Amino acid sequence: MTVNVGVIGVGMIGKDHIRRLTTVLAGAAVTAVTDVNLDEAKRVAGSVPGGATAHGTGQELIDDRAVDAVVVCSWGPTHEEYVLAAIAASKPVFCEKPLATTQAACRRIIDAEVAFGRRLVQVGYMRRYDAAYRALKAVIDSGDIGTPTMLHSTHRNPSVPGHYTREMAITDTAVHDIDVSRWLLGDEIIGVRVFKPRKNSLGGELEDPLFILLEMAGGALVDIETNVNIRYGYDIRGEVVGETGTASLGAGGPVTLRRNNLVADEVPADWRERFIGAYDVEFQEWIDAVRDGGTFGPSSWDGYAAAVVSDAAVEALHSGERVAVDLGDQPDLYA
Ligand code: NAD
Ligand code: NAI
Ligand code: ISE
Repeated sequence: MTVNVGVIGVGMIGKDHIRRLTTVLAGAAVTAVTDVNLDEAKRVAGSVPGGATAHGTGQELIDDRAVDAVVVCSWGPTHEEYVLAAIAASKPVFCEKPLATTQAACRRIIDAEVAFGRRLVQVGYMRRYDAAYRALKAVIDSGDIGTPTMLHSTHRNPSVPGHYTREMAITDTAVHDIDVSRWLLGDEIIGVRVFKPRKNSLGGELEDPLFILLEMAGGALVDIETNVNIRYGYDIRGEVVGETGTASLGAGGPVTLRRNNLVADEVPADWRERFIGAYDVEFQEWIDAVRDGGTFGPSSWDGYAAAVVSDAAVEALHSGERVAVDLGDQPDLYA
């Protein structure tokens, strides 16, 4: 059976996911698209292999009988509305991160999914599907470096678009590091502080870079560097320090160049290049789960946890104080 997918939001990542769903992966077709920019939706619909319907609204797309499952790739503030509408229509929904931009909105999604009684939502935390992150987690879980005491997480973007605001360094960028910290360490975050180093003058009004400190319930500390105007490339690093050893994500691409007394590794241009394999695995597993009724990946609870921590980090950014994090009770659906 082919899973017929409708894509809401055909910007950068929407187009990239349509490409992988239609030309890379097995078992899916894109039958419908929509965007607030309807002209762009029509243009993209015309270029989809096999053709797709361009709908005027997200609700129309979700109601389309030719859509079995929904992918939400519009801007963060629009996610809640579409995820709730997909749950109301009993359709599986893959939502790009963040699940929603506030913890209250994520709670409304959890409440709707719990009332439905079965998981329908997966959030786009693709680092969990990346080969290097999976290898790093396997080392931690093996016990080979002892109990983790610290995680250093570096998240550098060469530049960001004009609509990127001060808080987005946390709500749009560091959310990946927040999610991957919970996943790698198998632990919850209980407190957060945010420090503001000297500003990068290339960032204009942005508070960039940021240094974010997470306290894990088990006592480990995580430091996150966000740096979104670093120009030289898209650089993602992670090092776990254990009691008896350390483990880091491998550096660079497939080739290391040595010439003119220099050693050079490739740095990816952007997230599409760095995580291309991770997005492919993420979507293939999602298509298979939709088709076979299998278990979905990162859940509404994971999206909610990231939102609670990012809300706390935004508060810590503004106040300069430590902010405590409390997730509250986890519904059985996500146990
Ligand atoms: P983008 O601005 O390129 O694309 C967003 C698209 O959504 C635009 O085409 C816009 O017209 C459309 N849109 C906005 N509001 C809409 C609405 N109400 N209904 C329908 N369409 C609407 O942004 P992007 O870089 O593609 O990011 C989109 C989402 O993907 C964001 O949530 C972002 O956080 C996420 N993202 C995730 C990753 C990742 O690594 N997982 C990387 C990039 C982006
Ligand atoms: P984008 O700005 O390129 O695309 C967003 C698209 O959504 C635009 O085409 C816009 O017109 C459309 N849109 C906005 N509001 C809409 C609405 N109400 N209904 C329908 N369409 C609407 O943004 P980009 O970079 O593609 O990001 C989109 C989402 O993907 C964001 O949530 C972002 O956080 C996430 N993202 C995730 C990445 C990842 O690594 N997982 C990487 C990049 C983005
Ligand atoms: C973007 O939305 C992403 O999700 C990328 O993975 C991240 O590196 C970037 O900072 C975000 O803006």
